[in-house]
Amino acid sequence: MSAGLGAAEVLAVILAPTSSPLFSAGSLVIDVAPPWLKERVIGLFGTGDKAVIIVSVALLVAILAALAGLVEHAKPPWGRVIVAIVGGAGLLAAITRAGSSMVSAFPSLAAIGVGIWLLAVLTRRSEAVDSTVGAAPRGTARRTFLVNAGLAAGLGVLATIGGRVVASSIQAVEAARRMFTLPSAAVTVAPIPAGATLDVPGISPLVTSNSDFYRIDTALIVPSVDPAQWALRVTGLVEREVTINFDDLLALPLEESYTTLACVSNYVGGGLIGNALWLGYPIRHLLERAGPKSGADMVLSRSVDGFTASTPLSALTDDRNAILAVAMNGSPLPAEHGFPVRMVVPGLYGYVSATKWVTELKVTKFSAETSYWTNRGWSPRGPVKLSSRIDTPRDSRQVSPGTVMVAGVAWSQHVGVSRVEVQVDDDAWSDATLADAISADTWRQWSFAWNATAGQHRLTVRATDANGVPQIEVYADVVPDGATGLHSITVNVS
Ligand SMILES: Nc1nc2c(c(=O)[nH]1)N[C@H]1C(S)=C(S)[C@@H](COP(=O)(O)O)O[C@H]1N2
Ligand SMILES: [Mo]
Repeated sequence: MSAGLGAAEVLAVILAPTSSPLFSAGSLVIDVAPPWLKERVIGLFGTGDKAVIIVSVALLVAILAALAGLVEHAKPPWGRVIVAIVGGAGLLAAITRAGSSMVSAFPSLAAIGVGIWLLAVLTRRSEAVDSTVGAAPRGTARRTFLVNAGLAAGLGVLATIGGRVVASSIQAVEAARRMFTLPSAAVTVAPIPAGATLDVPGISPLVTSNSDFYRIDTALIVPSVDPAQWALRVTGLVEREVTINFDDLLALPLEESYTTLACVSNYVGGGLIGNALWLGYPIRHLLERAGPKSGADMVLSRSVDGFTASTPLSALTDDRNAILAVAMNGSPLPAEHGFPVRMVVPGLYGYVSATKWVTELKVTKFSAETSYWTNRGWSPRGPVKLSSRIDTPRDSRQVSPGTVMVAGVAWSQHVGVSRVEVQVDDDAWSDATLADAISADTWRQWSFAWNATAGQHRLTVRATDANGVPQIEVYADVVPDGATGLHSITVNVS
């Protein structure tokens, strides 16, 4: 069965990466898993969550394969029936994925075929050993069977891994081929003023590089979207449907903007946040063209892979930099960040705004429709909560007595941060030095020169937004609409 899976994975590479039964089953697991489990997995493994899911599904297949082998040996043809059922589950997962076609069924069918065939061959072999050797103890036969089955399973695993490696390299090659020259911006941002960055070792850079930018999505395989085939449709409650293709989009006056993107699953002090320079077209202009009808209050954006996000219509029609982005930090969007086009909306968590590989904007109502994460217990509204984080020193580190630079970032996208304070143990709060803001939509760096004395100390940070509202100190979990609570670390001074 493992060998069957290997064959399927190789076929999947040739046909369509998303038809891989392993990845389809993994994706299905992602979609049907209870939200608390997903939180746990993201919490435990961070962006390694996808590897965990794939390995788990593969392990499960291996166990079922072993079971099928034993059952087939004892009670044929029930082992083959197990293979068919498990393969059928993979088939079902593959053909029910968004964007699947008839082709999606082939790898799973191949897996079932190869699995059943191998099982039959292996059982026949061990039976042959049983009868020809005659005097040999039954153990030999079983051993032969096990050795052969092990070999087949090993081959299967190798084929699976090989398939994945080839798949990712094919994707990388394709992505490289697709690289296009970015059009120049009609509206550019001012260069970053010197006062906006603090020179403290260990602080988060003001602009996060693409390679360091967190990645969160439900896609086990990064969708590879051919920009020549890409189109975005504005549908739903509109006066007229609008469709634009990639060339249309690039010909429009594109605007640069810095926006800090954050994930609702970011726990206090966590790293699911990044700041980038985006290049894109304001969504409000596109919506203007379509003409939302009265009564509409939400835009349901949809990705090629079926993911959806529900964004308040007002956040896409007011004057903020809600854009259809085509570039991130000066290069075309990396595939895993939504190539060729994604949404970026300042002030809202990604799950209700930042649809990657976006292909449809459906103007609708909150009362009429829900989206991927709001279907799974997360709040329909997801404004980013005012937060702050200590980047340096790191928690539980040892530092020398004397002046220690404590530094980090604070954010309240689309509102702005006006003040950051630091508390040592239970002392009075002290003002930190704030770097200049480059926009209300981006995080601000802060630093605090701490006169560290020997012993163990607790450092805590809190921010105040541009309206004078302080950060919520009461701890709240990330579910359903983002964590609250202050980031605290412990350092040993000696
Ligand atoms: N197509 C698609 N877009 C998506 C998601 C997804 O699962 N699929 N996840 C959203 C979430 S929850 C977040 S936090 C941001 C993360 O964007 P990034 O991976 O570029 O950092 O993408 C959003 N856009
Ligand atoms: Mo997210």
